Amino acid sequence: MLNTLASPISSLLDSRIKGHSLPAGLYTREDVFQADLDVFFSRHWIHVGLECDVPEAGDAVVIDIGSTSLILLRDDDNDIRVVRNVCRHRGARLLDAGSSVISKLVCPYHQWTYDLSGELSYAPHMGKDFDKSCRRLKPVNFKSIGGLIYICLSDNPPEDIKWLEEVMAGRLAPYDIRNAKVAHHLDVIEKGNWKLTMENNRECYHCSANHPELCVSFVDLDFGYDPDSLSPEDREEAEAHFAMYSERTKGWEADGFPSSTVEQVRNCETNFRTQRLIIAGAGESQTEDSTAASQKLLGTMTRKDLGDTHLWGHSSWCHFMGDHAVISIAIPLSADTTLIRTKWLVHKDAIEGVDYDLAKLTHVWTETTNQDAELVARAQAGVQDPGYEPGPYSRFTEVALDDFATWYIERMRAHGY
Ligand code: 3BY
Ligand code: FES
Ligand code: FE
Repeated sequence: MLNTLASPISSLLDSRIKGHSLPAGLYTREDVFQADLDVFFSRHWIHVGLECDVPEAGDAVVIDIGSTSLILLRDDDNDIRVVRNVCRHRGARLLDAGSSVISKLVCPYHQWTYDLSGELSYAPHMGKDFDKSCRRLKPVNFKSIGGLIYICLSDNPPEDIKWLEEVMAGRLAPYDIRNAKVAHHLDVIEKGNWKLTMENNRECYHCSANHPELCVSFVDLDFGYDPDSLSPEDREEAEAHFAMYSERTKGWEADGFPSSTVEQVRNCETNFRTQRLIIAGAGESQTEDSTAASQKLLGTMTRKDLGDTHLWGHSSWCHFMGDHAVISIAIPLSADTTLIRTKWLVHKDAIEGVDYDLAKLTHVWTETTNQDAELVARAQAGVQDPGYEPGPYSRFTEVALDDFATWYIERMRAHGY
């Protein structure tokens, strides 16, 4: 929705009121969307996939972000590679969207052929003096953090991803996500700007009224509450929950499982937060009855009672539990649509119907994802309305949104907007 009378992006950034949601144009305008792609999806590290998306040599998957297309693949030495999906002859796309199994990358146009290492191995009719070695596929900066693939399209990637690497290496090790199996994959297109998606994900203010399935296992107290809004009984219950939460966290820490909250959300380039959350009820997993969906636990896990290691980035969120993990990645498609790609991971040897029931595994987050898509569409419709004006975030339940909006403005400014 291009507003032809638009003010410069910098005026929109200036007009943001602290503690309030963003001015409408930042959620709706095409020029802002292009700036967002440039700043948040090209110059920052983004979580785009998993090592286990490409478990075997020759597996490849295409990842499209704006006009950029990448290939995540596993080469003949079993190493992960990320290359541009752009032929070095006249630029044609090499692979179509989705997954493939390949022994070489052959361009459909004139059949230039690349090894899985990206090296150009065959380019007929180019003359004796043609140097194939300068025409390898362009590699992309990437990191595997415990099996989660982060890429950065900039030649100067932010260095403060080191803290994320350091913190998550130990926390993710027992889940062995590198060698997990993708048991299910769900793509949902939300009719909303990616920032509304992320704002929605950073609060659980909306949970009790909208996520009956998630609320069975999700303890949302960690997302804050206003004690004065609660009756004395509810307040007592909330305090008891907090006491139980901190006891359990101490217990996990004492057993050698890092659980405390670590976040980098202000004055930083790489935005993330992790903590080990309590699972309510039976305490095992985010399922309908909060018991494990897979009897074969992830990686080297031997306990089902280690809660939910939660990780947020600026465009993804993950839950790692004893029996399975749920990984959700947001990819902006336009100013008002965002692809949410969700994957459910289990132990690589877990067998459907024997070790896990697919419906039980996927029910809660399928429902939650669809419910969130409706909420985000509702929010987008509202911010596009001339009647919208930025509203106040709750200082109890929406502090993380204020941090996100503030970080957003700071990063835009840091990149010259
Ligand atoms: O699961 C999440 O990542 C977020 C956090 C709180 C609510 N929501 C579903
Ligand atoms: Fe790929 Fe010509 S564009 S071989
Ligand atoms: Fe939600």
